[in-house]
Amino acid sequence: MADTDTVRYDVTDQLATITLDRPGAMNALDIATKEALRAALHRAAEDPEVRAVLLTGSGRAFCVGQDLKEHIGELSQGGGSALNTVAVHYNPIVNAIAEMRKPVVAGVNGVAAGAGMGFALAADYRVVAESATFTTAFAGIALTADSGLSWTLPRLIGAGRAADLLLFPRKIDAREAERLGIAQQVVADEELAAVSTEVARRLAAGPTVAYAAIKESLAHAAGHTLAESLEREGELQVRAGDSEDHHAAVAAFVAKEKPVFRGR
Ligand code: T3D
Repeated sequence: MADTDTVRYDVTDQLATITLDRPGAMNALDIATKEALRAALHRAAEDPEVRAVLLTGSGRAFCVGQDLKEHIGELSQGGGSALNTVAVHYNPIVNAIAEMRKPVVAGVNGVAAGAGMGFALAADYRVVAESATFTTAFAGIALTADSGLSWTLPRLIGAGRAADLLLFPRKIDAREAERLGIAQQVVADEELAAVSTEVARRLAAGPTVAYAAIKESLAHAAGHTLAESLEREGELQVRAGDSEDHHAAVAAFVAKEKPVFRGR
């Protein structure tokens, strides 16, 4: 997949940067954008040269979710095509982010609403611009949570707070997002691109096999008992321990050298 009219895709230093690029529409998700984003994420997942992904937006929004100006036309046509987009687009996009066997960083440059908030929360790490805001938005247009928010939001901020934000959608600012545990870092607007790229580059130069195992163990533990999680940790540690990076890093430690991770 190359750049499309609404999604840019760039690989530099083993980091794939995917930029939602409909600034005039606040990166609202029309069908073309959803399909291009899904393709870009699948491409990054499958490319062995890519070891981390940065998802960001251009202009003053990260992503305001479903394009409601397109949606109203789809609704008026009936036939369910407006409503099957969760299965056809949103779920594959969120699965691609969450199940990517490499870290995904969201560089939240502006407002993240509805599915846009869902995409940001599906990522492993959020660097958030000081002026950015989050809103679940769904109940405001008589919809329920999608794009994984029913799963990610309570896990990040607790069930009570998640219910509050879903039942009474309001804009939360970057500092509140940080206090709640949604944002891992808040930075000045003019530093967002540089800091989020630096975080993602650092991950792209890290132990990719171990990172994939960390993602998998966290997701597994969210739905399993301690005993089951211990068992899965053990299996995943065998995988990480078998990696070339683990062997090289232990040798580097013993030799008092800095490890170089090759992602294998
Ligand atoms: O079946 C299904 O489709 C299910 C799938 C659901 C997935 C979802 O994501 S549902 C949630 C959809 N998103 C929303 O409901 C958010 C709606 N937007 C807002 O609440 C606010 O616009 C924001 C909080 C995001 C931003 O507020 P603010 O004050 O910064 O900007 P604004 O003035 O409201 O909007 C600026 C422009 O962006 C405006 O257009 P205009 O008047 O300049 O031509 C506005 O209409 C447009 N815009 C904002 N959000 C959307 C949008 N256009 C299309 N779709 C949007 N989602």
